[in-house]
Amino acid sequence: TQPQFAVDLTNCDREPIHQLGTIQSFGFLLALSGDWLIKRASANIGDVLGVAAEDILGTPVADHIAESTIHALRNRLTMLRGEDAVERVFDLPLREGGEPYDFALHMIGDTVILEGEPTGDAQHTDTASAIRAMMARLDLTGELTAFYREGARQVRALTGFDRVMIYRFDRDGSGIVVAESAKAGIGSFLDLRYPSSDIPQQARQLYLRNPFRIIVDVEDTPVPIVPQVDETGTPLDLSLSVTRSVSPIHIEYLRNMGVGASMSISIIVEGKLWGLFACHHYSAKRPTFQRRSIAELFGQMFALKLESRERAAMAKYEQDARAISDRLLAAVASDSTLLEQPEWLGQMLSKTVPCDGIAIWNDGRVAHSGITPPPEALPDIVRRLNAMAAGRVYATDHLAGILPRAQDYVDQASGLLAIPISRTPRDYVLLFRQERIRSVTWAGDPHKPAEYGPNGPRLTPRKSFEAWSEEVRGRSQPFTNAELRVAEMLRVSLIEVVLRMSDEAQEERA
Ligand code: BLA
Repeated sequence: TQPQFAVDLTNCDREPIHQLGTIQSFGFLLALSGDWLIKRASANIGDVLGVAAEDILGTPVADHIAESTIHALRNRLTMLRGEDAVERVFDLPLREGGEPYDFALHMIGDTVILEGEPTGDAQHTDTASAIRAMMARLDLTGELTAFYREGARQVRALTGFDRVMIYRFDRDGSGIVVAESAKAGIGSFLDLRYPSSDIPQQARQLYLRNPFRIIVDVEDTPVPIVPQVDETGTPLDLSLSVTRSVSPIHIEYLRNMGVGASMSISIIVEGKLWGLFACHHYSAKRPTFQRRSIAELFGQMFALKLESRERAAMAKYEQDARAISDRLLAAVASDSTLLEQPEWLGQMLSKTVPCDGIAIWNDGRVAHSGITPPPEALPDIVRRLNAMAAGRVYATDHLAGILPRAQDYVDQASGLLAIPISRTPRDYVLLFRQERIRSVTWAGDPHKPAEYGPNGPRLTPRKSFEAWSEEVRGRSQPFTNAELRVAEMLRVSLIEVVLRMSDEAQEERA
């Protein structure tokens, strides 16, 4: 037997969650050799096929499953294409004349993994028309927030989960609930933040390879796979399995939240994990495999639409920014004193790069508006900027990281975007952002459990939020790449204006 990995809060990013050696009891699993002999079986196989796991090993799978079904499965296996491919076959008898089952097939190396579960409510859904209807509803939405909300609504209507959220990752790996569809009376998680550690790295990697997972019942007793390790001492790789049991840490987290079943669908945009549809039910829940497959497909289509909407939004943002930059140039050209009016400049600039305050450093003079560090702190900031490469836009979401004294005014400014507007002397337009924690809403903990699991209250939304607050202390909302591009465009415009002004000043003197 292999040494058990003892998972706790300190090492859960190293837990081999794809090799836990157990499945959930709603289905069965068989690992087959190339010639379809049974190499491993889930311990519940006796309940399903009438032959105990120990006795079924080494026998042909065709001895146990209806011939027509074996035929269909073999055919389907030949259709597997590409890495991480999976095939599904719905509604076939497991035994001759017996109950219908849904099957999933994939390969791990040269091992065939066959999983099955009862078809259940046999109400047939036409996948193509279901997806078409769902996509049509998405296309009717305008703003991105409406698009997200409709996505959540559609997944809830399809699967019947009590709460369906769209959880979007930030650059630092933390996430925010950007949309929610929930049944009445269960509170809201909308806008809540969670730290990166709530979904560890290896889970994120796995969710890129396998975009769908369901935890049917957090009270379920996991079913071991027999044998646990093969002749080389290796546990079965369950990365692509439908029935994979999930990490006990995550089960504890869900229990602490009062959740009975959980399901999540990866939202993958440009090859990266953009976010998840995260779904909770307050009792056990198993939508049919067909419905789950539709939900998974919907997730993929949703991500494609999202990708094109995000591209369009980005293009519009940059186009609008360019228009503002042109207006700024034109206005200043006819009235150069505007450049010394921080209110005016702040109003123009914050339309493109949101900020809480602005300061203009011009030849040793300071003008400021909005929420900024105290004016006497500005020379300090400017000196720090002067020590950097000249003529470049600089941004940080953590001013105290480059200037420890900034700790003193962390309440006013944690983030800085500096746009140099002349060379000698070095003048700047400075945009400030407040500490981000101030802009985060926390709706309280709607699910206070009676008692916590063995790892204590850390695994709860409130503690999780506290952990996140700790991580982001002294940090502002980071400046995005798009904002930096826009700032660079503004820099070029502003420099042009400033040069023209100093030329004019020289001409006047001449
Ligand atoms: C997995 N954590 C997950 C998953 C989600 C979350 C959605 C995917 C599995 C699923 O579908 O349920 C987190 N769920 C959330 C969040 C919300 C939500 C943030 O609904 C917000 C509304 N979790 C912790 C800590 C650890 C941890 C501290 O909070 C480790 C120290 C571990 N989370 C953890 C692990 C998994 C996980 C190991 C992988 C589970 C698996 O797939 O096996």
